[in-house]
Amino acid sequence: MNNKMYFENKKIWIAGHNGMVGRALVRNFVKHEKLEIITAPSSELDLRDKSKVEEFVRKNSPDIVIIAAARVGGIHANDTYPVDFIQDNISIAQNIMKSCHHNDVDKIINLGSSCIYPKFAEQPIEEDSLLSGKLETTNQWYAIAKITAVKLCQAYNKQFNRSYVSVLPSNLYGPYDNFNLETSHVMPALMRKAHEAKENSSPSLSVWGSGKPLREFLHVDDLAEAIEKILISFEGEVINVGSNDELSIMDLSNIIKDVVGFKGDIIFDSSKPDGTPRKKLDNSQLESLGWSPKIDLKTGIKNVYDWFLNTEDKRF
Ligand code: GFB
Repeated sequence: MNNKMYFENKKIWIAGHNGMVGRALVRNFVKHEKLEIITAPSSELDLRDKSKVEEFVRKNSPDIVIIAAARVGGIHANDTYPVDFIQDNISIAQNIMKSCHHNDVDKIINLGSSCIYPKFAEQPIEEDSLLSGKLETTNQWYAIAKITAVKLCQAYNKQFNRSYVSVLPSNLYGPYDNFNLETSHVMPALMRKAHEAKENSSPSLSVWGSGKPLREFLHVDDLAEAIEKILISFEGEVINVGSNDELSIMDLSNIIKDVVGFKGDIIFDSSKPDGTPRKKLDNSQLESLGWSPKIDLKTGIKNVYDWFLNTEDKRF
């Protein structure tokens, strides 16, 4: 079945449509004229409120639901707000899945992350590595919540023959990312730091940790396209989505320095944690579906910095 036919006369609810991933999903799915996209801002629908979620799903009866809503953050935020990260993410997943099952929604895409795999998982990480070892301590709370969501999908598939699929992307970046220096991920944090250091003619830029950890970065527009492919072609329950674009935080810092045009020095702040040394995904399941990413890292970083310079809509 081709993409167009699959989405004809269907309704898709993108939960978390205002976030970085949610906006990329809307940008991707609006091309399907006969697909109705349902959204609800968090000001109108608190996904942690079970009865409100149940009422929303009953009233809108979507055919497909993408859970792109979550409490997310970088290494420091995860380590600082454990209750919020575990509690909010479990209730969001549980409320949406329970309401979808009650209202006979057969297809869910549940978004996880590469950081829910064991800290020292064999690299590249295959999907069946899940729960095979200890978690990275700084984000164990988020990881446990997201692992629970993955297992909940599998439980609904086993007990009620649902088609609830968990998608585990590598580190993501793109427009509408969070640029708050305390709660953000490394990519937006370093972009903002380099930009402000350039604007203020600062002599240096502080990078957390040793700069040695490796990360694999995927642009959110590539993720959105991969999710469309997964909806149509993937028969399994858990699938990685990576870019194979892996580099050290040190190398990333230098690319961002170049893109922004900051000429000062990079100072590594060893008082901050490195987190997981590496979390390179095995993307062979996705590659076997015939999908590969289109946005190379340097182009993607330039794309985001152009957006950063020209938008009023930055989340600081
Ligand atoms: O992106 P990040 O916060 O999250 O950090 P993780 C990645 C690496 O970049 C770490 C370093 O080694 C950080 O120490 N880093 C350097 C910085 N400078 C900075 C900075 O200014 N800000 C930040 N944030 N990092 C997250 C998980 O782990 O991965 C989340 O905690 C989520 O739950 C996400 O799953 C995908 O990649 O280490």
